[in-house]
Amino acid sequence: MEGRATLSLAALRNVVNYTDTSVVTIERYIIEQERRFPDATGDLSGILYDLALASKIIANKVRLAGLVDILGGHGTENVQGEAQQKLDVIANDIIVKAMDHGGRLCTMASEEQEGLIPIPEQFRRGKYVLLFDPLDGSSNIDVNVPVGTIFSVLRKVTEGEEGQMADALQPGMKQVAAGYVNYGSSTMLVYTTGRGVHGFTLDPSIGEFLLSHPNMRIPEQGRYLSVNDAYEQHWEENVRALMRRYRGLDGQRKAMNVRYVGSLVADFHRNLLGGGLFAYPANTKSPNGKLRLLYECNPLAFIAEQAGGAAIDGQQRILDIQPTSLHQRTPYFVGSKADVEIASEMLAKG
Ligand code: AHM
Ligand code: MG
Repeated sequence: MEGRATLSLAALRNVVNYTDTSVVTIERYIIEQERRFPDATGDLSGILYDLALASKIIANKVRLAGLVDILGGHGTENVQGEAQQKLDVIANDIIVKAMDHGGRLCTMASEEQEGLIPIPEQFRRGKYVLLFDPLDGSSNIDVNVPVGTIFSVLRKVTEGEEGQMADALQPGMKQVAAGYVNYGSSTMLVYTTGRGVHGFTLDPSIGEFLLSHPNMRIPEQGRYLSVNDAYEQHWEENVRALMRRYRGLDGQRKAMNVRYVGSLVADFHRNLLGGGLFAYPANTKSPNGKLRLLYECNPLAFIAEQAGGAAIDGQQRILDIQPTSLHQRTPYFVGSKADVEIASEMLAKG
């Protein structure tokens, strides 16, 4: 809760009333960060700013999702006579279109698309790669539960202008930026470029993301355990023992509170603020768990580490894994350092 605590009541009042020009928009923040590096070309700043813009458009669509039945559902036509698309496909297109023409990216990849997404011929290519999950947890939209966008930025490593598979298949420790947007009761964008984690809340009345959570730190040990217990019957015995430990059932640890939204960004965000652990372990039916290394696990692992936390697959640090395919899955344990440490010890034994 450290980030929160640093926002004083007076600062909050300013955010609400805009009586003070010291209110920091995401654009101003990104530019000020960039000025610290005289050699910076501004490309990474541009990518972050374009992503913030795309997420504002997505936030707007998400907010209208409940009106789909009135305005026309999937497979029907909306009021403008256009065919309605699923929201995750819409979010995917919004990001691709916001990012493909800036001259900063050489390629993209999305959880929603099979292969690499090339930059259209008419646009310049740049030196960065963008990997993203446009609308994670989108099955929750129908019941009005938070969803999120997750992104990861890498630097091109191959020769030539065109982005190649090897540019996307880099270990997470090579990320130059990562972040997520939580479309919750308010919309928040949280990102890191490797110098701490910073959170911005969207003020819809002025359409700006404002710095609300500077320098976020995850508590060393946490309150919350987020895991889908329905898979318990398919877990290996060491995972069962680990979950008993977190619940305080083996007398070795104070019991954690169980909170599971089923929307990774929302679960991760709560645990980042309150401390704790999100787990999606392997099970006998899904030996690699469910979550995708490139679009979900790597970016959130980068943020967790930058906030003082950790992320492992059970055996090794997530950010050290060399990916072999775009959509590969991995077991995932992410959150407060001391809680991830327990997973590391107990799963190594098994
Ligand atoms: P998605 O990328 O298809 O939306 O799936 C990812 C989501 C995560 O947001 C969430 O943590 C997980 O799936 C929940 O899965 P489960 O229902 O198996 O617990
Ligand atoms: Mg997803």
